[in-house]
Amino acid sequence: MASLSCLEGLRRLANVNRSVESSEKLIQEEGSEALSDAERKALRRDGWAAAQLAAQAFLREWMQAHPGEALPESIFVACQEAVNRQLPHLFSGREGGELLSFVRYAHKDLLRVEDPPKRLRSTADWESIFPRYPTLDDGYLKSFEACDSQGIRQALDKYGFCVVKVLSRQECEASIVAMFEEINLLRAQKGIEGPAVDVDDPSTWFDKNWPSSCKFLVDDVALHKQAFANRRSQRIYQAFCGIWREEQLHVSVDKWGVSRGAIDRPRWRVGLKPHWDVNPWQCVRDWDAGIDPGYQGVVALRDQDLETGCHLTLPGCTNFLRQWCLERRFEKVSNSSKSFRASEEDPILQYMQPVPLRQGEMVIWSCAQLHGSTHNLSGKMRLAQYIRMFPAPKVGGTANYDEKDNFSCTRVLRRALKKGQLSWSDLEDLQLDPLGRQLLGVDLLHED
Ligand SMILES: O=C(O)CCC(=O)C(=O)O
Ligand SMILES: [Fe+2]
Repeated sequence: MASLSCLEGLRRLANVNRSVESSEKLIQEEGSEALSDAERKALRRDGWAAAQLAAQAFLREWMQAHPGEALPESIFVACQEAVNRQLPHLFSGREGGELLSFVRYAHKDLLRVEDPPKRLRSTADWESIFPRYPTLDDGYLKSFEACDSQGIRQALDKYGFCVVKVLSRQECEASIVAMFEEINLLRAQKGIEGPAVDVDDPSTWFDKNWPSSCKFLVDDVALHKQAFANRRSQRIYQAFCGIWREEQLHVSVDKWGVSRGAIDRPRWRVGLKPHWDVNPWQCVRDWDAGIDPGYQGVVALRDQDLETGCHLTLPGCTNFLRQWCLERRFEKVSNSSKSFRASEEDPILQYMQPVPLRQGEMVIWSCAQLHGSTHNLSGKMRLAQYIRMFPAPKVGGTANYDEKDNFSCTRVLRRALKKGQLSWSDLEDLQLDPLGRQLLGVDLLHED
């Protein structure tokens, strides 16, 4: 519901006052011998409902006068006092703390059904909230060397994301060969007949020729040796060490990213609508608990641009997210850590920026970024690998990213070993050095 019109607000307040008055009168009679237990209980329940409406009317009025502001503690206290004055019998004998938590509950309940008023902003205001990440003359974005920790951190602080040079051309080409080796091996295991899927031959890209029926074409995480080699990339590690200011990191074991050139097949357009992988309210809860919500990353195995489809983000979103929450009602998902898709009417969508990447570059973004991807409108594939790193549990403080993250190395490897998708000898074949063992949490797997 949009914010209430003045008239509607007044009408509501009048109704509230009437119901508060009648509830208070009835509660005074609660002691009366004439009432049955059930009647007394119903009376109390109505009294609390009236108190809730009275508290919400008070809070709504304050919020309308202060759009986009967090409710200060003094307003909760003032609200509690006002309701207490209106319904002294309901509250008699109760602790102040109890009434204060009642008022907080009423506030939360209000935000479940009503959008709080939004602050009015000009285009110039929005543009300074969402500053454009620097673009170069060739249309690609400014990218950092993996060792430039300061540059990477400053870009993350300002824009919520950054582009880093991570893989060589050879590593990317070897990754593409590996990706299609793995895809074709899965086809063979599933008994799929037809030509091998060829990255450059659109006649082999038809739906039934893939080992997965999902629109993103791969069901499972990438388990090819080259996928693991990329997860141990020195440059990716260096970039994340700088971001976290920590060397004891774990890596995600996530998927390849494939999207087909959809120039002749609109059905193959699989760009993702703007969303947060972890909903905004959970990010704010993490910050309040002193926890960094973490980062996600995509490595481009070939050039990606608006033709092939590329990443899309809202520069500066991370810095705005707390304020965004103050100006939005609580959605159902806000009590979980699930993903959340932005409403198509949200004015912030207009400020999103595409992130074209050169082969071997990686975009790293904070989980607090609103992001998505653009459709592949070309005749070529968009090819990527999803990789992120986060502190290992022994240094993660109160945040256990191995548990929080569905694609953490220890969670995924345990599952893959159990399901027989991977064996201990496959892990040995990777010939991991001490850093590789640490990144993949291999010694923790042995503890099971
Ligand atoms: O591929 C991309 O650029 C974004 C992917 C993404 O947002 C996701 O998988 O949740
Ligand atoms: Fe996402």
